[in-house]
Amino acid sequence: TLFNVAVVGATGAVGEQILKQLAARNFPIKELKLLSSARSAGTKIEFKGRTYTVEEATPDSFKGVEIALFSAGGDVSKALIPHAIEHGAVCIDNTNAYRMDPTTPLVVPEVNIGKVAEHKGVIANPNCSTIQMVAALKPLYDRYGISRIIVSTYQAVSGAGARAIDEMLRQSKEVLAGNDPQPDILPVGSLPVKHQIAFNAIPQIDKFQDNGFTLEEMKMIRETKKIMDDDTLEVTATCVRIPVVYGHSESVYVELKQDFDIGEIKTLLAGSPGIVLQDDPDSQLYPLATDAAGKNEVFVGRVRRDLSNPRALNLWIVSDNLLKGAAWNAVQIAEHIAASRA
Ligand code: 11C
Repeated sequence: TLFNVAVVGATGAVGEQILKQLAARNFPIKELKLLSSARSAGTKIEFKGRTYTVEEATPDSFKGVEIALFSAGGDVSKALIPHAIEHGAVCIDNTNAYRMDPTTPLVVPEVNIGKVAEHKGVIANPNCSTIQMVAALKPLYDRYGISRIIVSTYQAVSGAGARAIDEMLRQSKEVLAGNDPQPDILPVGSLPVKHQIAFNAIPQIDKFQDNGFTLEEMKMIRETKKIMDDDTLEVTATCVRIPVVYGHSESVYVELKQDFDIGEIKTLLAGSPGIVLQDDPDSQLYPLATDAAGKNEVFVGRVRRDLSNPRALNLWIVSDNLLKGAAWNAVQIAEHIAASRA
């Protein structure tokens, strides 16, 4: 069976990766519609040897569309997804718009693919930093139970979009040339204060909430509980932007509910879907953003028992934020929908 597919936000950093994944996976497409804001409409994009002209996304764009992948920002999703659903499309939304809606499944295929069946027209793709963490922790959750997670992230600038990549590279050159690095959008485009990202680490991703946490940190906390389907899970997060282009890295402390053998943990991780164990201190093998960039898997290493709590583990988890963190996770969900209708 072939499907009419729409990609909304086709010209963005994630949209570009979604198209690459659809092509690489030979997704069963009958007709492909590339949609964007009015600003990017008219852009030409190559897909499998054919040139497509990007059209402005409007409520009427979705006539006949069966699967729609959205990554054009939360406001676009909120405005257009109801129309896409009305036209009969199943929407896979990469934005924050529907994630915490109780009737919307929030899906990481390695964790809870079964939830897709409960959708009411939209399936939410979680935040990138959440996806890679829950994918790596799910096998441990199922085998031992997890009571607490403490995570600190080291997030790539590509998470903030193509302009943030340019800003980081430009500022790096400015600093090396002995000039003052000029700000553009980081840490948060819509806020007045800007900070240098080149040669720096910024402990702010997205806006601060009233509780002192940033929205990115709250996404990790809330989404993790929803995806694991466990409100008793204790989660805290500190999210930091670093001058890396692709690949989020995470230092994760996790308290298990049962005693464990560290060798068994490594075997379990190594045999889990979508996970690659890279852990050999003797040969200095551990996950690196530079190695994870361009790959679909989640890489886990530095696996060690905590010294203060024998039931706790420390891990280093790395994945390409635009791939497993966004485009690949979305296309995995689309493949599941396609397979269930074939
Ligand atoms: C970042 N995690 O790295 C963000 C980007 O909710 O999908 C993804 C925002 C989202 O800046």
